[in-house]
Amino acid sequence: MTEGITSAPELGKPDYELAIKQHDDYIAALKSCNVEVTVLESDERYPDSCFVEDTAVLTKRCAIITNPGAASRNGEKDEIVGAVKQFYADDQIEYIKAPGTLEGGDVMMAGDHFYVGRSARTNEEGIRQFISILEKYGFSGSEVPLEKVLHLKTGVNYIENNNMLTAGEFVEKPEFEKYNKIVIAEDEAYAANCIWVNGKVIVPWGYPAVEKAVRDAGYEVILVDTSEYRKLDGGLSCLSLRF
Ligand code: CIR
Repeated sequence: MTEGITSAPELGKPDYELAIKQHDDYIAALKSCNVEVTVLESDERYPDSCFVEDTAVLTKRCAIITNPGAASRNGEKDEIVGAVKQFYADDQIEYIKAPGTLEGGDVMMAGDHFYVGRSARTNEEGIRQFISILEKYGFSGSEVPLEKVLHLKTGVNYIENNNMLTAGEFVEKPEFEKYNKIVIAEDEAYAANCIWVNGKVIVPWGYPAVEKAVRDAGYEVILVDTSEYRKLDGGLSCLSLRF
């Protein structure tokens, strides 16, 4: 993972041992939310493959294997299929196909609706295919154009109960007007990437304003330090597929 893609080389290379410890802490946090965790083998061919979220979108009724837009990550999609097949029947597994590209970090689920970021990684054709698959299974989807961030969930995350964490370009987006927006200031924007798991919210360690805002919204908070993954533009949501 120390060779993963980054837009922020000034943060330095991840410390591998610390990253492993943080990953263990992350797994423990998920387990403390009463979920079963399947841990995949490491794959040295793909330094970004710890960010499993980008390779598939798992829903109540189907799994959608993505087609990652980052060339160095594209092969990761073939590796996730085996794991997904442990939980979904073959006829419940759908695929985004070239020239469509899509990464799971661009997909945010809010009930039966899925917001999809159009980014440098997720293109118009990928979104078209994705929405048509969603509709086949009784879900809906809509596109959200991105201006600055890597993925949609880099800056906006739904934590259920109509609460949405928003930072930067997502604070004013009309798409999210109907939600109770918890607005995150620029200096803690990284912590917009929190995850709701069975009623609790996992928040990255070191972002006190976000931690307080989430507690004030009524959630039990679990803190996990993801400093080494931040160096690769990754956060809490990227490190797992939750379904
Ligand atoms: C990448 O650039 O693809 C990785 N270094 C980070 C991916 C983060 N994933 C996510 O936001 N879902």
